[in-house]
Amino acid sequence: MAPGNVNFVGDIGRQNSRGAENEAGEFCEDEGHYVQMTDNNGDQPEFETPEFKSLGHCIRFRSVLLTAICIALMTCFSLLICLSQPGLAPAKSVTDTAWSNPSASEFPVPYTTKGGGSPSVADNYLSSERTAFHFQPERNWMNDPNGPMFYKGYYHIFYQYNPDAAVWGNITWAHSVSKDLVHWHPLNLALVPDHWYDAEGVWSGSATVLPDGKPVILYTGSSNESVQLQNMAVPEDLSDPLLRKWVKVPQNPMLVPPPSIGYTDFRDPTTAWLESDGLWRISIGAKEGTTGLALVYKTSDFLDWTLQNKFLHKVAGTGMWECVDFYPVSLTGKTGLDTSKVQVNQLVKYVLKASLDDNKHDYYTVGVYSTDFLPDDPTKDIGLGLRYDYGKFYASKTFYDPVQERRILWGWVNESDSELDDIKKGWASVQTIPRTLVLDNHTGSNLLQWPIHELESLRGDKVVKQDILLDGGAMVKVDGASGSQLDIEVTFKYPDVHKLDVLPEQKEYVCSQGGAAERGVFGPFGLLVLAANNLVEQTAVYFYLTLRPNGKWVTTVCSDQSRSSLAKGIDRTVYGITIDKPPTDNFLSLRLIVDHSIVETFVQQGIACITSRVYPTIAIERDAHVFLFNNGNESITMQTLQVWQMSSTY
Ligand code: DQQ
Repeated sequence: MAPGNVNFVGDIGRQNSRGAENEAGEFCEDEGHYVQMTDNNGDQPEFETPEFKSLGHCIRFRSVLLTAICIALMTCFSLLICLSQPGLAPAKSVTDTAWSNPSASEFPVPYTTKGGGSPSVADNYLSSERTAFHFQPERNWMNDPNGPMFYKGYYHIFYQYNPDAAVWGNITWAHSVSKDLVHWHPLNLALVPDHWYDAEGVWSGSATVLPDGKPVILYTGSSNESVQLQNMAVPEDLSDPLLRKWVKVPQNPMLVPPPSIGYTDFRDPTTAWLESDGLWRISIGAKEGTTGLALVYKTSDFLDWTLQNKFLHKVAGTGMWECVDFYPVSLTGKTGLDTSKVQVNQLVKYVLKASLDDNKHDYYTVGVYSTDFLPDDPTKDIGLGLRYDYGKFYASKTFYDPVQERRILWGWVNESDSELDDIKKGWASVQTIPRTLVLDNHTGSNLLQWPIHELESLRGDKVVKQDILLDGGAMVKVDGASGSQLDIEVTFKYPDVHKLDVLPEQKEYVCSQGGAAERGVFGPFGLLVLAANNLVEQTAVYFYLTLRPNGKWVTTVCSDQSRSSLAKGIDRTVYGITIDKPPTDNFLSLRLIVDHSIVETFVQQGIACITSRVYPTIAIERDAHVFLFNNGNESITMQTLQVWQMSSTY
């Protein structure tokens, strides 16, 4: 073990983190609930001062006090009513003040968290968790992205939305538009539960832009009897580029669950794709027993539908498939392919994606398609192989952007804190930065994901560092790179793993077993972001290299959120994935998009992605720092680091 390793990230982080939690924990135990103690501090002592010793004074004081309390309560009550009315509160009020320091009376529910226990720190950090350039509605609950499309100069995104609360329920389709996929403008709700066939919710679905330019929405309605039915909606006014009004067609429901499928196992129609027989196909997620599957229906007019005998695909043991996506990718080019055009070029592969209800992960597989889909590599089938993202990411959907001829992916990123925290914040969930998707032409077997280039328009001040040697145990603060809104690109020289005097680690490295605190030979090395000066809070994203018994060197990349927050009751999973580094790359690279409570990591030009939700309580804004670290024995060279400050879009 190198002597330098003593002063390291994991040790410092763990010790201090434990200390602070204990401190706060004792405080809570001794003094009762934090909020109550704050209230008592203000009022109680004044009754004991000499001026208020006489009964008359006491009664007068008490009535004055009671009146004051009444007025304060009424003001709070009216404020709450205002905030619950969509459109009445100014855009920033939820973020800035209203939910940042709620009083006990507003939240009478005893504080319990997913992890149990009391909060270890005050809640006022919650207001800083709202993102600045990720897509999220002004308030309330959001889940799956629905029906993304481009129409007459505008990008449209719809999404699953609860207009009434920051928890799932009463699901509608909310709607926003953008000229650049970065700055978004909210519109009125597009679809609400107002018919028997969607009375319990307007659930997920997709848009198809027909060759004549008309868009069509297909979505799942959860009926008044909780049966999942497929429905259609069309724009009321095609001349409106914002497509503000949608009309549900009188033929609804168009599809009911077929005989072998349960009433609640039939949902989320895909974008339709056009085939050479002139017919359109859609796929719908389902299950039979524990076998997850994708049904296929065909139609010429979107009104009469026929169920194909053959499934698109099925995989035993994977459970219910939600939000299926299916699209072609080019084997040669960098451009995306349009599902509303027949694929005449043979140089295409197909991608099938299913969101597995059982484990809440999005799996994709690359293969060929004729009447059904066949994965190229059965060991990389749905549920077994590749995921879009190895962190928090679900119910994603792609669309074809005809303007820039690219396929773009959106994914839903839920919170990792408690439901009560979400209620206090007044909102829950964000969408990822839209990502371009192309087939990796080198392997032909995986996708490459990258943030849309438009995101770079938000880049501001930049810090560049080059050629920094990180000895074992090194921890280097990156001056001038502090902040909660960052875009970071870094490359490390791939170390000389064949050095004769080095005994390589022959093991499977599992990110969650040691996290960034593990001490190895080649790694862990990487970046800390949203890190406090004394490292009591830090989110580590790093590499770790090990040798397999078969002589193959393996690159593991991890996103360690276990020390990201002093708060209790949040998920501390260490995410990770082993990548196949292209043999020609003599470097390892990361791109991190940091936005208050989300860190999106793109590894090696997009071979793999890891998204984490983190909730720093003190490593916020100018107190959130970036460090380079190396916790391995062997030195590592950081080649180039670029850190941009990112501006807000709201
Ligand atoms: N969310 C929707 C469903 C879908 C699920 C309901 C996936 O249609 O299957 O909000 O998150």
